[in-house]
Amino acid sequence: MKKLFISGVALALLWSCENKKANQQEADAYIKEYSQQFQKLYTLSAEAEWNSNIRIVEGDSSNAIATRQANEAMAAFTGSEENIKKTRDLLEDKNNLTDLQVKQLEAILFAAANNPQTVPEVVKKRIKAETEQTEKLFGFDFKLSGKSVSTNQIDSILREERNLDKRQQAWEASKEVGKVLKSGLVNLRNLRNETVQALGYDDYFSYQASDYGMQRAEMMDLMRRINQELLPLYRELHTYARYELAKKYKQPQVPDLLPAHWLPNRWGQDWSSIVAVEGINLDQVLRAKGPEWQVQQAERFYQSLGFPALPKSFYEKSSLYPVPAGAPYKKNNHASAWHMDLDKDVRSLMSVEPNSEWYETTHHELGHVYYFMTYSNPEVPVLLRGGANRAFHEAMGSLMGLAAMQKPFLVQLNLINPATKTDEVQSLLKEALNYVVFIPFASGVMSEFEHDLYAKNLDPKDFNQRWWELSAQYQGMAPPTQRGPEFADAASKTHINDDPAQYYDYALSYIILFQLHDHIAKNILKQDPHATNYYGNKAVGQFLTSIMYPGESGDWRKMLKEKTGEDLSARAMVAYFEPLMQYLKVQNKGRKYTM
Ligand code: X8Z
Ligand code: ZN
Repeated sequence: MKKLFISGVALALLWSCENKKANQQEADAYIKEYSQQFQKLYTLSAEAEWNSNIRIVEGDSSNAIATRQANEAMAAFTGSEENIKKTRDLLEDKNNLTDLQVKQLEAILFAAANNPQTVPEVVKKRIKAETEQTEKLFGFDFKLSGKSVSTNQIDSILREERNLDKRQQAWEASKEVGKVLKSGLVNLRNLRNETVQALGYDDYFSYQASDYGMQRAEMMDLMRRINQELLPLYRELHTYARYELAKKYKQPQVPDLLPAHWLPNRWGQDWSSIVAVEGINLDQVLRAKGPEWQVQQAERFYQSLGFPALPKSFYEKSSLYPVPAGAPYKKNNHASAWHMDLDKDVRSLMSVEPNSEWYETTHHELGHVYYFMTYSNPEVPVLLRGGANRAFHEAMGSLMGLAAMQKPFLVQLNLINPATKTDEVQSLLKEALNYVVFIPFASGVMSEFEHDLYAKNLDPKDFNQRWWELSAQYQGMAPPTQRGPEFADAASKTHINDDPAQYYDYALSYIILFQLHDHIAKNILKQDPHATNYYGNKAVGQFLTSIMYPGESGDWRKMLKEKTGEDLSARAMVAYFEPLMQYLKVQNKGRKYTM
């Protein structure tokens, strides 16, 4: 007869295996039930938010009420004490769970911290305040010489007008909205901090940084490092712009700090339209094609890489173009992409006009949309349908925007004549005035301001002073006139109000973008990174898909290393612009540097 002999060790192993299985089953059952309810409530909230953002009617509160109700229901569920307790209990036994389960449970806790029902009144107040702030921001009637103007109109003045008085009027008009938003921002700052503090975070900035697995101070260190690495180039661009713009506006004096109203963007975050590259007049070509063409062209570009067509519902349900003149309502004037049901319903909200800025933005938004579509697959749980991190989500479309502007691509599309000779240094300068100039704004001004706002409880009477102090320090920029504490110029920036304490996502996304582009150009296309043509290349599509496919279910640092062979680093970005340094140094010879 056979004797069954089980040693003590084996018995313990067997028992622990059983234990593990039981734990995993319990976690699975809980996650499954949670996910179903989450997806349902998320969809209702997204639909209500969508309506609140595409149609803002003064005096009509029906959308606001519906949005508040949907968001309160979502908060009551995601922040419920039962869910927090159950998730924490399960996580106690982390070692007995799969990595994917741990990730999902952590996502549940992250969502809970924004809405803890241990402080239900605070959460309710915050939800109400957020809806009101959005309405004030996007319902705002910008006025120029007594007449209503859209932000698109203000932007086109800042790109094209040569009369400095008119520029100043347009710039000042764009900042008026900040005054109206200031008290709401103070209130929101306090409420956002209080909600996440109830679940143990120091402040709202720390909470958002934790999504990257980072501490607040680590994130700020990273931001400062990025700034330092790009500073030598930024100094050259800053000097160049001061002198060139003084010439352009016929000013005898070259100011030490760039006057904000001299720059072609409301926040001085993108100066690229200062430079015209001979032979490439994209604005002119795009104007002739019309707004719809830009969206369709961006879609064609993604399709050429092997991505599917956008679903029919995208075109039926999106809000892609500006509200018609004289319409009795307004809409959110900032571009965004929406994953309505965490599955197939994907949309974008834009105000596309036929110009190169919107051409780029259209590619950016479709990057989000294709990311949504790619990770909405059976292998990625609903709770992990996000970017490898938030910056990756921003990087995809910006990468495609960069690729869609390079000369070989434009030639293939017949947007420029192949015979035209173009000046490569001018092209690179134009790109630097977009991508490099953005870094001190994003990693410096915006991130430092939001850090101080949330983590240092910045005094409301110092909001504007701090904003311009940072702007002088990082961007080397000053307002046209002294602006007192009644203004809140920071609040004129959309994200300060409705995408709080996350702007470093964009700085990181540009760093990642250049890492990805460098890899694609050199290792997949075998082309010079300055002159690529991604169009029609299925291997590029497969590479991007392989990043998008797992959503948030892996570790972003591992993913970056695996895909590019590098850790997060500004190396690729700095190298890309290296040829410009020499040129700018020559141009700036004898000029006074003030940064
Ligand atoms: O906000 C955006 C996107 C939102 S999906 C259009 N961006 C930043 C900004 O406009 O400030 C893209 C780059 C910077
Ligand atoms: Zn984006």
